[in-house]
Amino acid sequence: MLKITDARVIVTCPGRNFVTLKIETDAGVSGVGDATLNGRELAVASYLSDHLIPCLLGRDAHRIEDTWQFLYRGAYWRRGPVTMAAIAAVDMALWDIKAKAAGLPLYQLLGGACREGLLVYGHANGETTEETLREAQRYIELGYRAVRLQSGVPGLKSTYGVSSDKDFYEPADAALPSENVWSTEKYLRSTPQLFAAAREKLGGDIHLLHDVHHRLTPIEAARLAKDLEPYRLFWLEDAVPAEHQANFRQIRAHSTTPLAVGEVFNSIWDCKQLIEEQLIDYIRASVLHAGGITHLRRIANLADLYKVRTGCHGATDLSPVTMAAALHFGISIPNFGIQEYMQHTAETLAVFPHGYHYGDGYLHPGEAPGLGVDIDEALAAQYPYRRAYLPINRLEDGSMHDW
Ligand code: GCO
Ligand code: MG
Repeated sequence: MLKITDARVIVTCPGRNFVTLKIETDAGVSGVGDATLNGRELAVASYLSDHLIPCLLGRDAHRIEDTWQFLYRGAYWRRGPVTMAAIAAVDMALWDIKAKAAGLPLYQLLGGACREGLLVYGHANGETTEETLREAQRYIELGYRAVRLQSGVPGLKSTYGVSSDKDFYEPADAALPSENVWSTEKYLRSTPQLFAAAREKLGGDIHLLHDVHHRLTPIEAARLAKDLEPYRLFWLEDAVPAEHQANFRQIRAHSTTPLAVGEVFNSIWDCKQLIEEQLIDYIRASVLHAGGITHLRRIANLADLYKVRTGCHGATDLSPVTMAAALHFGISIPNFGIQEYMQHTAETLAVFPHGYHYGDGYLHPGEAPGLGVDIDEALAAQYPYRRAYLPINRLEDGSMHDW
């Protein structure tokens, strides 16, 4: 028995907000978990402090599966991003504790390494095709074997994924939601041109990815996937919002462009039909928003049966704690596909000392016991929470659209 003696939530904003759970045990071993839900951070902080932590004190930290079941079934109100992010934070912290207590890096407890490193993709973006391709070239020079291309759309002032700071993309940029204007027609015209230019300039070897960010209808998405076929994408991401999983049948029926979805999913039930009908090729659910390692493992196991591989979300709003957990997880499963790698700022990395590292197109979880990441609480305290929202999107006539 390794008794949980204390647990606390740390909210910090070293350039962006993060919610971190720290669990302490009577053996002096502690663990960390990430509970960040972009734009709704304090809801998860309260869920943890007011509702979960009282149930954790005195429990055996070793009983990870039982604790997961206790928190999931015990809530009665199942699923949802707030609940599942909170459960995930507890789950990550308990796996961290168990591996530290064993004196092993976490991936060893999950079955050991299946590969030498985790293939990652970088987020190359620019206002124009030329700028985006220059950025892609920069990633290639850094050794990246995969890049996601996001470019400005002629005639639109701003769009998802394009940032003036090329190293650190941060969409939650205002104390109240900023407003973007969107035109599907303009986007559908310019995107195939971007990828035609990319193949011409970057050649056939580099993996190219693209994020639609949930903006199309099924038939529009089918058209885009078909138009992009000649450019052999690694994946087309979030082509439509996936609340209606059967929507993907329409895209599939028209194109062989590989499809990825799932960064906003929080349970295996969100992925079930997509995986069982083989409507997607990559499942993007994350350790953080899909209930921790314990639950993501179930999703990945189901996916493996249907030849669907993982491609975990790894944007800046998932803290280095989630990145570490994703790496230990990804290196140990047979059906790992690729890992998103958006760089955190130096301020964030200083608050979260970590052992994972990048080299030659791959990330490596490192050999430190546990997750190999911690939070510097004194430094974290210097960066108080600042309310920040993701933008919203309107069509040119003013109607609300998905961002
Ligand atoms: C990605 C994502 C992010 C999200 C962000 C929202 O693929 O990296 O789409 O950029 O917009 O994580 O909080
Ligand atoms: Mg995305």
